[in-house]
Amino acid sequence: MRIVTDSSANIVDYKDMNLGVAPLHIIVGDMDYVDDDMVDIDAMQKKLSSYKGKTSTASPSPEEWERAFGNDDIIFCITITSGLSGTYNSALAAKGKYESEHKGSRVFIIDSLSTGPEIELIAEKAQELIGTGASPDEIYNRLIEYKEKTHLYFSLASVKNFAKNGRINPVVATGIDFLGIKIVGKASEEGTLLPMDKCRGEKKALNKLVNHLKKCGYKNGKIIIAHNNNETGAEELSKLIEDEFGLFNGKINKTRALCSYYAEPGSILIGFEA
Ligand code: X90
Repeated sequence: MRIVTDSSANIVDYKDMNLGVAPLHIIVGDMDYVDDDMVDIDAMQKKLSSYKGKTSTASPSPEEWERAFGNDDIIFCITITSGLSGTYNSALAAKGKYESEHKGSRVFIIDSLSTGPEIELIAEKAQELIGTGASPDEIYNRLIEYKEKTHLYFSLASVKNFAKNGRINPVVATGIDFLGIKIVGKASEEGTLLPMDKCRGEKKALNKLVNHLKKCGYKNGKIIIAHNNNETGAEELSKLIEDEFGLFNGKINKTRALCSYYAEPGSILIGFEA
């Protein structure tokens, strides 16, 4: 059995997990940054900050998904939200081809309706369930159930790249996107970006996030924080969580290239079990 995600999950620690990752692409002028182990994220961000022309992103091709599937019989594949990306459809195309070419294989595709740390939580749950010896169908059903308990909240330093790529209403974006303002929000039920609060400064944003965790019924479930060049904010958030809920039951990651493009420098994503 193999677990496969796209690169928006920011998973870098492959330890003990039979994992495949399909890369998204970040396009800056004539540069195509492929979000794999080789990508230089700092160089990409540097280029992005000075580049005046159009930039965009693209989902992994079905061929890239097939490569990530490897050669295993049972594949649990978790994708970034179909509400904002063609990645899920590309994975479905790859599934069709893979299953017809690998007799007896089964590929289960799960649309996370989210991204980043929430996908990582689902992947870790898949790993845990595989360890119990459950059947593929059982694992798949349990993952679908689990997905209902997990959520994604964020504090974004900007939503410019969302707006430029038509992934958020430009009118909404101009109303909220000011220097020094953090946009706190969550992944909606439909898997789109739902802004909730405008916060002046990091401290206010982090406190808002903790409030949202409380309102969402968070107690002490697993948490994964991913940040783009904001180690300090991420650490601070983990402390606030520890103070409020008695422990920080999780870990802190860096965003890889795809999340770093949309969650611009200074942003924080938080996936958790409610
Ligand atoms: O080109 C493509 O197909 C990729 C498009 C991806 C768009 C979403 C990226 C989100 C990255 C930013 C903050 C969280 C927003 C969550 C909404 C579900 C992370």
